[in-house]
Amino acid sequence: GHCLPGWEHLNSTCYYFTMSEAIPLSSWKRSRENCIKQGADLAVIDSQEKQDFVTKAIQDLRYSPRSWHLTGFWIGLTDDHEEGNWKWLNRTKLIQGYWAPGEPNDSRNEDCAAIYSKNHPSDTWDPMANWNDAPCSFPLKWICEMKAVQ
Ligand code: 2F8
Ligand code: CA
Repeated sequence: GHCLPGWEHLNSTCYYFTMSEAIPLSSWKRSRENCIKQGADLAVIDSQEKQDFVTKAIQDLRYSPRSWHLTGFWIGLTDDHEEGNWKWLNRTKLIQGYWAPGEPNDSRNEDCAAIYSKNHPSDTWDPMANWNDAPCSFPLKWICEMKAVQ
């Protein structure tokens, strides 16, 4: 399949990462709306392969130094409807989450999930444990996905 320019390809899915400094950080809802405007939705990372792909992409593309909790990208995962019951936007229940140690902790009414890239050599960071729950209103980057064109 084919992806639009600027989108990355994995199997039959295309991914878009908001990497540019020019793109403002957004709440989870605004991020989702931005994806929908492009005929996409926030990314569903429901396999090891997708986790590996997305993790590598955000690591390769990381740019300015920011504190770790600002380096997140919203993904299509929320427990907004029921605390602790994480569901993907495609309504499937979360089976395997790649949460950072101690997460999800709902520390400040945190009902939306984000994936994080390493941005500093001193960060303790495990690519297979790089998700965090954050307040849905928090401004972050985001990852969209859509089906590749045949
Ligand atoms: O230490 C983990 C903790 O770090 C931040 O809070 C200080 C995160 N907050 C945001 O990203 C807004 C928490 O979600 C995270 O659990
Ligand atoms: Ca958290």
